[in-house]
Amino acid sequence: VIYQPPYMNWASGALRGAPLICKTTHLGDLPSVFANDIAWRQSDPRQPVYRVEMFESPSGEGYLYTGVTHLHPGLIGDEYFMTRGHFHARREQGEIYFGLCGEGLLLLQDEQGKARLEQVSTGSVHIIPGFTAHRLINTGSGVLSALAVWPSLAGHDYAALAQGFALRVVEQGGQVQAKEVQNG
Ligand code: PAN
Ligand code: ZN
Repeated sequence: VIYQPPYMNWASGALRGAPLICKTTHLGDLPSVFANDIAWRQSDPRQPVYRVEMFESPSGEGYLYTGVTHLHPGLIGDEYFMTRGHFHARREQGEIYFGLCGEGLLLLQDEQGKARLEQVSTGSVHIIPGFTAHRLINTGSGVLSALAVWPSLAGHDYAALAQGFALRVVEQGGQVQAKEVQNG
């Protein structure tokens, strides 16, 4: 007997063949995430920024979650659309991201506040070590989709980065520009 596993369309990140959990995050869900608060307030709070689809999975020691993030293109002021970003609640737990389609950046930041960027594109593999916060940024004109696999017990800690990351990625004269945040 051969069991038919669930599958993913590698070009689009669409998941099929097993129950999914889906969550859409809208602009209105992201207060104080973007630097330009006036531009954020003037934006449509119902506009979707990203959707996460993951396979339903048991959780607990040893179980892994598999999910795809679809991040829309867009700007708030001059800052590209991005995910909220987080440390794992269990800080030592890592994660792997795989670029599927679109163009963007993965912003990584350690507990000392040192940030770095990795280019995300089709086929890119991103090994996120433990103790490292992570955020996806869409610098392209289409949807940025990335597959993620992480330990179910990692959990999310959003509060630790409530003051923001040490780098902001903006569009300046049609170019992608990373800016260090002074008060970060
Ligand atoms: C991803 C993220 C997903 C959404 O599945 O949760 O990209 O980003 P935020 O959780 O920061 O809103 C992941 O890193 N899981 O651990
Ligand atoms: Zn994570």
